[in-house]
Amino acid sequence: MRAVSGSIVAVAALALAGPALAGWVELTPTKDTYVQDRWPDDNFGASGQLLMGRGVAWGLGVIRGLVEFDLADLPKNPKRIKEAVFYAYQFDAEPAAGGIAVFVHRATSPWDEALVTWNDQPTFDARTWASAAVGDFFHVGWIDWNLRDLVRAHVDGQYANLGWVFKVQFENSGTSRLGYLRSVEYGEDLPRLSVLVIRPGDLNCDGKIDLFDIDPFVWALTNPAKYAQQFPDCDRTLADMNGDGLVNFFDIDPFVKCLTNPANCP
Ligand SMILES: [Ca+2]
Ligand SMILES: [Ca+2]
Repeated sequence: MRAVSGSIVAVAALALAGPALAGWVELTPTKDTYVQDRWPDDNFGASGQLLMGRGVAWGLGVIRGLVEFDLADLPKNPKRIKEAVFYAYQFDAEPAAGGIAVFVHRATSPWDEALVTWNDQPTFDARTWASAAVGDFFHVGWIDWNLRDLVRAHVDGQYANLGWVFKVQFENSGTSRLGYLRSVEYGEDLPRLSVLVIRPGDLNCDGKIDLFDIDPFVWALTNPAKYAQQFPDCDRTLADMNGDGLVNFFDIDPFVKCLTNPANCP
C-alpha cells in the first residue's frame, strides 16, 4: 500500500508542476492599463491603449503604465532565466522629437485592472529595474525593456509578483513626452514578455544543446562540486533529462538521445 500511495503522490506532484517551459517563452500580460493624474478617478482597464510618460505640455498630465504577467509556469531557479525582455508597441506619440526615459518599478500592492485609478493605484518600490525611451514622435514600433533581473527576483520568490509600474523619473517638472502603446485589448501588436528559459540538457547554459554540454553533463552527474565551480551561474538540475526530479544515471540515455536529435529533448 505504501508504494501505491507513494506513486499517486508522485503523479499528483508532476501534475501540479505544470508544463515544463523551456526555450523562448512568450507571455501575454494578464493585466495592462494606465493611470492618469489629469483624470484621477477614471479607470482605463478596457482601453486598447497603454499610455506612459509625461503629457503636461499637452494638458494630459502625468501617466503611469501598469503591467502584470503570470510567471508561475517559469522555472523557480533564477539561473534558468537567461533573458527576459518586455516589448510594447508604440503606434503614436505627442508631437516632440526624442524620447523620455520610462523606468520600471516593482508594484508592492495589488491592483485590479478594471478598478485601478490614479487616486487608487498600487504602491511601488523606489528601485528602477530597467528603462527605455518612450514618446519619440518619430518612432513607431517596438520598445523593449530588459527585465531579466526583475523576472529572476520574482521566480525565486525574492519579491511577490504584483506587476510593474512604468513611469518617468521626474513627474513634476522637466521634459514632456507621451507614448501611445498598444494594450492587450487592442487585439494585435500585443505587449509581451519574451523569456529565454535554459532547457534541460543545456548544461553550460549557452542557449544551445551540443557537444560542449557533454563534459558539464558528466560533471553534473558524477562531480557536482566541479560542476558548480565550472558553471557558477548554471543549474545542475538541468541534467535531469527524464524529468523525475533526480540527476542520476537514468538521465544518460535521454541526454544522448537529445544530443543526437533535438526532437527528443525535453
Ligand atoms: Ca549548451
Ligand atoms: Ca532524472
